[in-house]
Amino acid sequence: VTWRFALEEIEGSVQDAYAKEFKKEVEKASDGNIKVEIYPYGSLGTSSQLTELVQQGAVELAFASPGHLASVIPEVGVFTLHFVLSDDNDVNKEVLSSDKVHDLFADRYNSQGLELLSIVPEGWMVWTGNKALRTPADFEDFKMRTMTSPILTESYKAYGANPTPMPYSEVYSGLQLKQIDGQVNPIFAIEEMSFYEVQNYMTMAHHAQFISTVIAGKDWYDGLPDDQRKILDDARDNLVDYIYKKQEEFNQKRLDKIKENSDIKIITLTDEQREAFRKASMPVRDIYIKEAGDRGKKVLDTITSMVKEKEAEMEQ
Ligand code: 6CS
Repeated sequence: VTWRFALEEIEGSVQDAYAKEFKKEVEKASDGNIKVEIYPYGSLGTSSQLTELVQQGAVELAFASPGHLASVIPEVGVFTLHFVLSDDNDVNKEVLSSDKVHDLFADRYNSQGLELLSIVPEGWMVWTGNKALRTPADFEDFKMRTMTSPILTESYKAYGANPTPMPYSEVYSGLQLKQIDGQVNPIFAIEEMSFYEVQNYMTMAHHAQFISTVIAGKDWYDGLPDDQRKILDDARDNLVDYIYKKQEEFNQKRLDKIKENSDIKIITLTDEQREAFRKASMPVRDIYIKEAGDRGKKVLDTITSMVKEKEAEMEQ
């Protein structure tokens, strides 16, 4: 049998590293009886289209990032809110890979014909711009490209920006043609999509992690023979540590590459500067709860309290 795995990112990306390791594990565990075919971004469509292909059963597996997926599952919009996760990424890994967090979303994915397999952090989100972004005031009328779900645009409206949602594939030309002033993505993506070539500043605010999720078609997943489902679940579990380390390595190395290949200015916000953004971001939580309802409130409350708990544990 063949499992088709569609990516929202190009070859060489974090998602590609994930899919390649997944392929290796599955093909080995099945003695080659299962073949995994990887479709990097560009071959099948935009992120939202990939989710539709999984729903239709045209591909078995895909990445679906909340920044796009929240358009159909509002609850996952929690991962696009700012300052919800910990500054300590070890805490985030524990929280995101826990059964408790998985269970918060499992039935929401099911209701869309999807199976949530894994929640994958891909690194800190970094702002790039044609100007320096140090305070919310710097965002005044700034045309910030965001992923396509409406809740995400609220985060940048709260800073005074003029958010412009568009698919990933259009960002480079959008920046080049000055239809947008800036965009936000993890460092590895800023490098491999060449966004740094057409931007003057990078701002590290550590305001959010880029989070993606791995999905399968629910009917397909439910119909898998037990031995195949076990192979899939085992590979998924084994990849938690792998991808966590890989993304750190990718983001570090690509930052070095950006520095070598450009004279883009890199700004790291101070604690005081971050505080101004944290404050400005808080009302967006109410908008999220309005859109995602009681279930959304439960998701947000559970995740924020888990983050606090784990942070306290790790400090000991
Ligand atoms: O900005 C985006 O739309 C995309 N960014 C990354 C790093 N992965 C997938 C997502 O669609």
